[in-house]
Amino acid sequence: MEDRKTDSQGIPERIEELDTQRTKEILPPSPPPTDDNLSNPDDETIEIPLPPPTTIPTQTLDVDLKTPDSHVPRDPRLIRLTGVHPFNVEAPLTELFNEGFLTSPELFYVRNHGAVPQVKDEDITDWEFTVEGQVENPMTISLRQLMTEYDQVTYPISLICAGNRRKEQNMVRKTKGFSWGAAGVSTALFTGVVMLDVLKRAKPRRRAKYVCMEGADKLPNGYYGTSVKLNWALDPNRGFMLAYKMNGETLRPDHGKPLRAVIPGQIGGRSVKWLKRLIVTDSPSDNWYHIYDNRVLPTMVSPEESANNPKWWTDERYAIYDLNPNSAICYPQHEEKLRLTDASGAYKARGYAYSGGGRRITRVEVTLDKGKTWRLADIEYPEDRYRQVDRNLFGGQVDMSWRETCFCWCFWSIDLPTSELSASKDIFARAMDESMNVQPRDMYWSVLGMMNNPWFRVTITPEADYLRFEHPTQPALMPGGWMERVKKAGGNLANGFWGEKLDGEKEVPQEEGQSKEISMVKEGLKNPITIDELRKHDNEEKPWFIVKGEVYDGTAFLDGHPGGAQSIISAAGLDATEEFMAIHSETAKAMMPKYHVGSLDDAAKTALTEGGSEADQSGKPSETFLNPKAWKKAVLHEKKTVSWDTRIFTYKLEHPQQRLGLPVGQHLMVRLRDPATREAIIRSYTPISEINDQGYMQMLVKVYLADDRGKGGKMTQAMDALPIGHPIEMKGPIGKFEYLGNGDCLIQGKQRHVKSFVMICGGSGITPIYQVFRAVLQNPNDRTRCIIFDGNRLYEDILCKEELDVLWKGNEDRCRILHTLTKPPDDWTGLRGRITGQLVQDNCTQTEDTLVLICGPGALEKTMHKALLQQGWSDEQLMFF
Ligand code: HEM
Ligand SMILES: Nc1nc2c(c(=O)[nH]1)N[C@H]1C(S)=C(S)[C@@H](COP(=O)(O)O)O[C@H]1N2
Ligand SMILES: [Mo]
Repeated sequence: MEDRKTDSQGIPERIEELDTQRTKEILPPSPPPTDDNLSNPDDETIEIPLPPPTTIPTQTLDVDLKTPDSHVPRDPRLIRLTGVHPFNVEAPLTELFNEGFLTSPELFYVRNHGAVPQVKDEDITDWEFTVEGQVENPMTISLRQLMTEYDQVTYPISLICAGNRRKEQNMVRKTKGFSWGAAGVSTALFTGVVMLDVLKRAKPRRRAKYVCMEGADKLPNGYYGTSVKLNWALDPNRGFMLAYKMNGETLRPDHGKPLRAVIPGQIGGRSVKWLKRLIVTDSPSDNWYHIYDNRVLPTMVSPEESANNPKWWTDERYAIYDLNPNSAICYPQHEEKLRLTDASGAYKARGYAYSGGGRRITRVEVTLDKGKTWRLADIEYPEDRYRQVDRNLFGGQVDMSWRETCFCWCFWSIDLPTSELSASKDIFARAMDESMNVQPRDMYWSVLGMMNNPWFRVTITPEADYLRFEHPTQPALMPGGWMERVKKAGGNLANGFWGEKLDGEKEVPQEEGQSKEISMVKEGLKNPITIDELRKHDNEEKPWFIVKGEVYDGTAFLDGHPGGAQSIISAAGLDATEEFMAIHSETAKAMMPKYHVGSLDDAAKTALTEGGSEADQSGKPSETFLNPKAWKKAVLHEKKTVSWDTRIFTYKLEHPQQRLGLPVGQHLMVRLRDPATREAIIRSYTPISEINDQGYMQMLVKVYLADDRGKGGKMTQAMDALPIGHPIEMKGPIGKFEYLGNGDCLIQGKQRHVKSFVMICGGSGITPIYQVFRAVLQNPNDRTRCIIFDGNRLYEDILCKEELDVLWKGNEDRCRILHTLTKPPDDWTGLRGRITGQLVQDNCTQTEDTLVLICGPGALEKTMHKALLQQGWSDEQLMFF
């Protein structure tokens, strides 16, 4: 954890600028709170962790455009846990951890039950909330008043969703909740007013016991609301806040702009965003979300039982408030590889830990032998450094010297000798808090999958000359993790040994603790549905959608749907199998027969749900990824920006040893949904990764961005908008040309030998050309000659230039590359203008055994076709990709 250096005033310039700018923006002209005055000169030497660099997203992502959140710009790195809408996301764990103690607001996890209320900057200070119910002085307070008539404080506080780490529970048995990884935790400096100060002025009556809170987000079951105990709110040690700033800037829309409650030490669900009402009562909130969310029911209560018997939900004993102790290992990362070069070395394992109710984490222990012996990790508490200063930050007093409660995550680390790691099968971490609450060894499964906190386990697998590490899961639909691996191999994750078979142990029957198949179809209903019928319902009025080949009509449930109408509308006319199955509980599935209207007929089935995973029902993962008859899913693993409009996307195949299975010269089809219209878009591409690469494939894509000249490219923008971890479908190989090597080609299945290639391309047309060119030049025995004509507009537009040059170098006897630019820079010494028939004629000789490969925009292909015929080439000598 590198803390940012501060200047002599203890506050970096950037923050100060940001602060005054923000203060101007949202504070009324009346005297602004005193800024960054150091009341204690000794403070100057104390370094407190300040927010990491931040970039406020300004553009709405394409995926959000057609949703009610189209007014909310967001960071594309966030991993979406519930499809497009509502917005529920976590950052990739490593990126979150690397940001350090404080999280930038754009990477801060988001949990939205519905659409984000829109509040314009100019309306912020006019925002009002009420303090009502059992109080002597009911009040309506504007944000302006809150900012000026009360003491302002700034506290670092971690928010943690009760669902953090829920994916692990879902792997054991699907809960009524979506799949959080271990990044449902984030920390910020919140600025605002202590809730106690507001309540004091309202004067709660004697019998009042609870404070209910309500937000401005209207949901299917009313506004979001919950309650906490009044005596906690009145306890200064508990630090309940009404906050309007986060890391010194106005709250971002997703985090409650302009005002939210921040309830430290408790599950995130109590920190109501877009706060409109504080209601003092003598009983807990009767809000739907207070009752049916944020509870840990007894483990034997199945989803079905909980649906049939409301008493489980109204029993206050099962409501959760204070967080339980929890921890995660962040290093080693998931799929990190540790080279075993130095047996005497050590690896520094690192991670986070937190607990609830203000309780300090008092130890973090690590075991390499499944809990027989433990070692003690070092712990760093960045929060403590704020206790040593008494200064104003972002217009609020950092006033923590008197307070002992801990409201933030802390960081642990421990050196583990490489030799011991090599000898071990897994690393576990567990944390304990000051009440000696310790993380349990075993998972406590419950219907909502909340507060999951068993020992965090990372497995170690020796491979070649390195150790490979695996986390338990990856968030959302992302594949990977030892839990998935163990489950696939037939292990029972609930056997008390992480699904591993012990020596001499017999196969444990799978069904124990596992969910049974729920029938989602209406009994006896036989109604074949054609593609045309379905198409009539791909709209928001009467949305039909498909799950496992069955058609459902969501119309009657639009208003009642806990996931909101938008999520059903977004699925209209589409196969929603994967998303639906990943999100919904057994209860939800049991509701489905009511909405079942029929089954896709065979033609519709092939058109819509064609292939998919069904092609692989043999169970054995194939050696190569592509299948010409079925769409296969690869997962977006990495996005690299090569230039302003060019990206290299890395996709993860089904297993680390798998090859793509694409012959040189062929392409594959990519299928994606348009994030706005949800229609399927299909285009063909040629990857740039080597055909024998294992586990991954890479595509170079020029994104046709929307500008004043047009809407841009549907497909490339959709590819660019796809978040890391999301699947994309591919099918192939396709193409009439294949290069076998040493001058041998297959054209429409007929073999032909060529002595030279003339390769003509423009823009991203270089990608198939590059595959063939590379195949020729990487083989020193291949004497086929190649000449490339690559036409582009700007110098920056030339793709793969370095890669081409590397191949060219030392092979000047076999190849040439000619770049021509229509808008060259002044110092450009190469060719200018478009590729013409004359240019080709001047640079190569026409022979019988020459083949011309052409790939580029339609216009280029058309003009070259004409020009080359004019120069005397024949159609047999031309190959258009
Ligand atoms: C008529 C058909 C549907 C029924 C009966 C239904 C039922 C439910 C139920 C009962 C829940 C609460 C959680 C649970 O018990 O699992 C839920 C949540 C949800 N549903 Fe559906 N659902 C339907 C269609 C869909 C579709 C087509 C989608 C989109 C693919 C969708 C997306 C969601 C989302 C995102 C949530 C979670 C919201 C949150 O927790 O923030 N649902 N649904
Ligand atoms: N009004 C409102 N407040 C809300 C929610 C919501 O959906 N609406 N979600 C809650 C939940 S469950 C959590 S974990 C936190 C998440 O806060 P964040 O999105 O700022 O991280 O907000 C809480 N407050
Ligand atoms: Mo939450």
